Amino acid sequence: MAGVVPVAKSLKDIYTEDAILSQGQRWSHLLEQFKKDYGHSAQFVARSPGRVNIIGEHIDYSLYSVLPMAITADALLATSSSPSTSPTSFKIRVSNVQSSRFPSHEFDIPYEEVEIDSKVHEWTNYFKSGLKGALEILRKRNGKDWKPNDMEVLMDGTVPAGGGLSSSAAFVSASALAVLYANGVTEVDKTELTELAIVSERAVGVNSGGMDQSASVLSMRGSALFVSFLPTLTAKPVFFPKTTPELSFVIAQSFVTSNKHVTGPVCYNLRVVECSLAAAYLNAKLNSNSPLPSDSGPLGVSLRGFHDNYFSGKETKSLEAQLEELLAVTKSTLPKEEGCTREEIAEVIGLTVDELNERYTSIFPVRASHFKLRQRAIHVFSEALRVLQFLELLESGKEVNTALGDLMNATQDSCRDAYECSCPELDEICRIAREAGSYGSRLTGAGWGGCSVHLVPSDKVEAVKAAWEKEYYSKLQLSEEQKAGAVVVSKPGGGSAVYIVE
Ligand code: NG1
Ligand code: MG
Repeated sequence: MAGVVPVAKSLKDIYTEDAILSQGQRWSHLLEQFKKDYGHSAQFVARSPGRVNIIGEHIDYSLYSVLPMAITADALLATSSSPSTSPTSFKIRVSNVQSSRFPSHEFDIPYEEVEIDSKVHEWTNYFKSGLKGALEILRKRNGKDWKPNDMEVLMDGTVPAGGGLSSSAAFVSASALAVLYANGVTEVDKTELTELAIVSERAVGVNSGGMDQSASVLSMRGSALFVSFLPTLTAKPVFFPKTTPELSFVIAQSFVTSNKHVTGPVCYNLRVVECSLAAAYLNAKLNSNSPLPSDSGPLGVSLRGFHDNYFSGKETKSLEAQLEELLAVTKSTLPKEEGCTREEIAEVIGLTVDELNERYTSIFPVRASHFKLRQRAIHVFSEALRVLQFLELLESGKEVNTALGDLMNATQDSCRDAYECSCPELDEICRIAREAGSYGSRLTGAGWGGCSVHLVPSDKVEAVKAAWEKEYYSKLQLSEEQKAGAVVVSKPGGGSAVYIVE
């Protein structure tokens, strides 16, 4: 279903009806500000949205399918470009409508190399990572003597940073799209853009999977997206049943900030390492004659790779039945609840501790003495199973709201207990929502704070909101802006697009 990134003729091609008025004002302001800042009009706007993940948490980097949807909040990059006049470098000017929070920068970039210092947390790093990835593609196409254009960019992002709605993927994929477009690629292949954005985002220092970028680029208005990573990246639209009362997706902030640059090394990247080590461990124990195949997981191996290796040559059975079996063998093969040390794992997988560190923990540093392989693998296999069950329910065409909600609730339990990526505030928000009528409530995105997502019958939305206000938000010291953004009811939105400024 992929094709090329659409060129929107009006905002109606981009947003759902209820969002057009407020977005129209925002776009006008962006284009006017561009003129003020740079003295001429923008040529085009590149747009990529944030996403909310409905189900399939922390399994994309183990290469299992996930089910996110795009939201209205997005990254807009108003852009103009012109041929560079310097023989050795090109110029990029990047500014942000929120200039006091995100100061403007001007970069003179040598033709050979875009440098990104991932240790310094700088907002323009996300632009640079999209730039770097796009330039690699452009160089491959145009030859190494080709020279990029100068660019002027004004960004307006409405996806809250660190909120679990994937502001980073929206920004990186919109940046890559802007760079491609500014350099003459008017037909941008969606799959190519997604893959580029996945790899580019890793340059900013997080070992991420591919869910966010897929949802941001490939989503289609009105449907969620079932994204698979193997054998290649594919996505298909998935529709929710039309029920009375209608179903609403309610997104609620916890206001616990999950800062990737803090949680990254201790939490997110550690989970990626734990899943990769679990794959290596299970493979060594259960497939001793067949080495773990390398694949597109962030560390080059994945639980899905182990999975396929384990069933290769065995009697065929459904993917659901395979996952059930893997859950059972994980429980008998990895009995240690308290986790394994590097020494224990190294011995099983046939490496020295130094080799293990070099292979698994050198690209993205992690701090841990014990790796909870058993719990992480159980989460991944059970969550992969829940995604398939969720999809099956949706495709049954029946009214299945409670069953969908039960699966989302089971995800939250698994994230809290087995994956340890929730936090007391997120658990509390989910409890309050369920008691007020939500079918299913869970954290969304990486967790450890950020956002939650709730499947709520539309006649219960007000009750859920009131319960949060009374039991949660009123106890925090929130600014007016935070109060306004705390809860959002979102419809599935469209993915990346380019809009040509007349
Ligand atoms: P967030 O934290 O929402 O950006 C992260 C990863 C995803 C996925 C989820 C957990 C990045 C850029 N994205 O999402 O790929 O693994 O956590 O399901 O790190
Ligand atoms: Mg992110």
